[in-house]
Amino acid sequence: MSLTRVSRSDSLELHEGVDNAAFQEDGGRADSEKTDGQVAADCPSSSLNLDGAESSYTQIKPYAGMSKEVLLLYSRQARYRLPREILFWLVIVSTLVLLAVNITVIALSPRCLSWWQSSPVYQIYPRSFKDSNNDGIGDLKGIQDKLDHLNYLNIKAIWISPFYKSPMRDFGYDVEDFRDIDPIFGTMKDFDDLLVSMHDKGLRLIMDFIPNHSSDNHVWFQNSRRREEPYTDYYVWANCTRDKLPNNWVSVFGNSSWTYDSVREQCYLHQFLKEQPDLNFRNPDVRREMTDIIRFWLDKGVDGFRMDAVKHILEAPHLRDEPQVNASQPPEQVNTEFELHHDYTYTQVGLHDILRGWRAELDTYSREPGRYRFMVTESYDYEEIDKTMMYYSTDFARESDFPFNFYLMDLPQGLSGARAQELVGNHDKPRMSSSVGKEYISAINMMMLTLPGTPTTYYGEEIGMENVHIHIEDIQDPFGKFDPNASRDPQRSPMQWSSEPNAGFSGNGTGTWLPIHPNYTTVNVEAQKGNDSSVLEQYRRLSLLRESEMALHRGWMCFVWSDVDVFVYLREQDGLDRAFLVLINLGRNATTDLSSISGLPEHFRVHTSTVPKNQGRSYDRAAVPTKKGEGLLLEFSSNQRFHTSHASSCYISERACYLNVLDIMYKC
Ligand SMILES: [Ca+2]
Ligand SMILES: [Ca+2]
Repeated sequence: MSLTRVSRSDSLELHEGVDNAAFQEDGGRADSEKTDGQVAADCPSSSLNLDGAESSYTQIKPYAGMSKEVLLLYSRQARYRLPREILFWLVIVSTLVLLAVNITVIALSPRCLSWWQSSPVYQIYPRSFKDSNNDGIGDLKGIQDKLDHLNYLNIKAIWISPFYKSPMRDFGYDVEDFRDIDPIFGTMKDFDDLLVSMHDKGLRLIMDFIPNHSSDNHVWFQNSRRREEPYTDYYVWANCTRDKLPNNWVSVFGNSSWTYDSVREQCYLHQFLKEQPDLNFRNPDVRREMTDIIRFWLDKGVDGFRMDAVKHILEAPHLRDEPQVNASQPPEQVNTEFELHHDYTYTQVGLHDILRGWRAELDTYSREPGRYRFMVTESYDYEEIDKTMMYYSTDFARESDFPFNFYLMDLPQGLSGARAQELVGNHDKPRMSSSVGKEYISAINMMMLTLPGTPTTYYGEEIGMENVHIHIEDIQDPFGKFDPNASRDPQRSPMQWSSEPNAGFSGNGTGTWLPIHPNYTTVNVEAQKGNDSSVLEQYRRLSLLRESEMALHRGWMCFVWSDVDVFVYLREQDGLDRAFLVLINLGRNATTDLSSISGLPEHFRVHTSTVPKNQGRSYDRAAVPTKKGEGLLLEFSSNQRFHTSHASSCYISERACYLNVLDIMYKC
């Protein structure tokens, strides 16, 4: 190609008859390495001078389609080079700035609350929630029928107590098949349908997982007692005779934790009922089986597990006697768990490794966005709070999202990122309305919903259900049969839906599995719905408020005051002027003087009271009145944060500040 041909195609840019000898002579050779002098030498017929001297090319402008070699000559000119270099560095700098902004945003953003942190967890005892086939016992279809009730309460996570196939010696905590549903509760299809319905309604399902033991009806146990491999060591067996048991260990339900088996002619261990033999977690096959069962339900789509009675999982292999609490007590009289120090049967070394293994399994299913699989552990460690705290994840090892907090008020300090948890009732403990008093139930619900942790509500607490009286001869609970005073039947009575027969729980003409509380004609969902002053509506209002108010769902909790009548705490959020002071009256009518507490404003406005006529009132901090059993949520506005001057009284799970101008949260 010659410049002459080019000039014909673009006479506007190139003078007629001017030849580009340099182009013709250089062919495909790159010009970029040549100096200006070389260009001049190589192009005797031209005199292009990049230093600015006049030349025959002066009026030639670069244009699209001009060959690379010629363009390169122009490209060295400052007027082309400078903008190009400026653009180049602009791109580099902008990329680096964007990268830095991204890293900063990621580093400064607080973690979003996961589903198990953003709403109360609601516990359903399936025998007692709703009976769909009128046999007097609640079932899975019944639960499915009542999901709208949970949506109404703004609840997003449901823990359902066990519904595995079971001979029901301990109402489902004695599992005959970990992969099947008990016919009393329905079929596997009913379960699948329930799970689909729950997910459709934005509800998550937490299942009970019961690792410590199976039912003695389980095929593993039947094979184990016949020494059929690989099941021989699936349970904890020890040599013994009918008269001489292996050691002094006692069951949680009372009496020895050893039972002689005439088939195998050995004793097996059971930390609970003799129909609940302990699995041998020192056998890797057992650990593998239990992990497979977790996978089975995760594959089905369940959202998490409540790990039952975890401190009992391992025992010391040496099987030595445990020390007596009262050394002078005759050993043959020791028959309850409170009479021994459980050095060899509770919280043994290796327990947390097992739990962390299960957590790792859950985490492999948590990788998809929005599919976080949750784990809560149940361990009654009584006053040993350090043992409870061990179940929390650490920076180095992931374990439970939280252990159940059976202490309620003992919120330990200094565990960054750990989520607190509160509950006041479950299937094992008397209902609050009965143990504390029904006049306090709304205040207790307010406390649950305004403390910082994830509240867990046992079914019926949202309407203030009370313990039902069960005649001693009608006791169903195996624990109650051993000790009637410890029976758990009273807190397991059927849910009170309406004032219809059987409280709308069941259409069975011959009654329900446990009696309905006689107060069902007034204490029921239907009667309370729409009544602003009812326990139900107050629960719902606070559940919605907890979600909408940042100070309540992720802010600071500061202890302010307590006396025999009231418990007072403050909720505030860095970056927000609006804060809340909560007074829970668990005593008599009282007037609380908070003027000695620094950092509080002079006046508060009542945002919510469980005594409706107090709604909207204004109180002076020197005299805040509360009625017996009143829960009072006061709001105020202040630029000053209370926690900065009361650090030792304040707690936060994971600190984050709100920036009003940009409406964003950041770590601070
Ligand atoms: Ca039923
Ligand atoms: Ca065990």
